[in-house]
Amino acid sequence: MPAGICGTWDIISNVNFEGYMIALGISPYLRKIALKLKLKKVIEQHGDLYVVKTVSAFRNYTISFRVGQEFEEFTQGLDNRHVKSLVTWEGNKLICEQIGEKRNRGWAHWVEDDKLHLELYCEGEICKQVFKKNVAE
Ligand code: ECB
Repeated sequence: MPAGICGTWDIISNVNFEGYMIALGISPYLRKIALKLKLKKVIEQHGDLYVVKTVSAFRNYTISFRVGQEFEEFTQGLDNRHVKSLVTWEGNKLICEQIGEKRNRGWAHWVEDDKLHLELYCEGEICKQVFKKNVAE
């Protein structure tokens, strides 16, 4: 991962988060809460281990992985599913495939114009989130 991706990032846009959550089967009650959250990403690298934290006032969600090494992911506090996840590089994009009950599930991260981009996808729904670097942290 390029050094530029590490740090704390604040969300500035979030398109079709609702569609993504519906595809995951999230309840209307939780979707309403989630849509109001100001999400942050905190991305760290420790040797070849990457840690990606999604932080909010409601819940936090953390994964850690090595690129190219499949891992068991439990999406605790999200849709609470078990998936087999694999993160790889495709050009400048860090791609995660999440193999499990939901088809065509995963995400892609990349940095472009000093912004952190994220596409979250599930069964044809694509949520597009953009984050700006939090320079204070
Ligand atoms: C953890 C903050 C969001 C808590 C929302 C709570 C309830 C809604 C339940 C599920 C919504 C589905 C996803 C939440 C959106 C973002 C969380 C992490 C998405 C993700 O897979 O991020 C990847 C890529 O940055 C790293 O885990």
